Amino acid sequence: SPQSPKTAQSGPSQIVKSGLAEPLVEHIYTADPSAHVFNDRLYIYPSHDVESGIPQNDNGDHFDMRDYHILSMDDVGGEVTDHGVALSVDDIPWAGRQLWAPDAAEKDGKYYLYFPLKDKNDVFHIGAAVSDVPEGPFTPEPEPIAGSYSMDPAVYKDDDGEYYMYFGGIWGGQLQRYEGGTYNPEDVYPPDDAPAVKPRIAKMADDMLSFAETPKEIELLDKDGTPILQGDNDRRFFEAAWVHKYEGTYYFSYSTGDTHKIVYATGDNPYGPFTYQGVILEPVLGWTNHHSIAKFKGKWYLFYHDSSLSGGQTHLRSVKMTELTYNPDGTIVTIDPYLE
Ligand code: FUB
Repeated sequence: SPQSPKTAQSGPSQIVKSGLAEPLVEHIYTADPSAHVFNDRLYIYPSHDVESGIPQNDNGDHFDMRDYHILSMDDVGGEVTDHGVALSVDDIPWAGRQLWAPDAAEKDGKYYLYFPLKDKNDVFHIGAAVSDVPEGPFTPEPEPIAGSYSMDPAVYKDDDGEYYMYFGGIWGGQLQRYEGGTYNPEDVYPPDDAPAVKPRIAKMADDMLSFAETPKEIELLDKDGTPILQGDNDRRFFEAAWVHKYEGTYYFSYSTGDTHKIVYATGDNPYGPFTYQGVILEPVLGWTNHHSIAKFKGKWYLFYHDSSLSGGQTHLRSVKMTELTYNPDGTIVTIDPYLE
């Protein structure tokens, strides 16, 4: 079970170890954990990794997931409940393949599951499904959210009751096909010395099933105010957007993909711009790195995954959690998942 991190010094910046966290569950493979506290209980909305035999490639075809299982617990370190199948690809009318990283939100006693899925033309969109309870099962809408594209939705509820969806991911996530505003089936990336492909945000409509606006690009800036560049693989956005608020500041965190880090940038409103700050989580075992951040019973936690349980198989991952620590200036203490 997760333990409190212990501090250690490594190089110029402070790093904490993860507490050598164990997988939260071991009877199935789980990944991409989106954590929320509903009714004083911690719910985790993960991907459900399976071996489907599809060979590994840069599009991520080997991430061939077919359903979701929601996990929950009353206490950190306590019993973790797997609530069974919450949504299956077989029940989604517009489904092609690949249920990737989901998220969830609650509004007025209803629960909404948001999920990326390729349609029958192999193009990613984001779907919504509804339930009366946080663990599902969820009933999917007949069509994807109008105007949605790419993958990795994360829905943030602001203090004023407005909800925002952050989304997007490059490479297999197809976000690079929307440069210029319209869909281009060719993968077009900016040159290395131009601003990087930007994550997207859209305010949710009152019904929580549609966007209230056309998705907007999010600016990620260096501390000198210049855009993070496409060639800056250590800091540019790849996938796995997540937003949380700490002491009035919005923290936009994401995966750098091919450099395998979870990093973060901060801003003063949900739309950004966000200014790059640093690394939250160093690379984990396995190619992907994907996380969420939530406060539970007065403490902040990082939820993440790695491939330790499967002996390093990138598409067979396990969800873990560990405490997250802030410095007095609001910066986040970097976590090394394997520091002894
Ligand atoms: O789990 C499938 C994909 O891998 C997710 O959508 C990405 O964020 C990466 O973790």
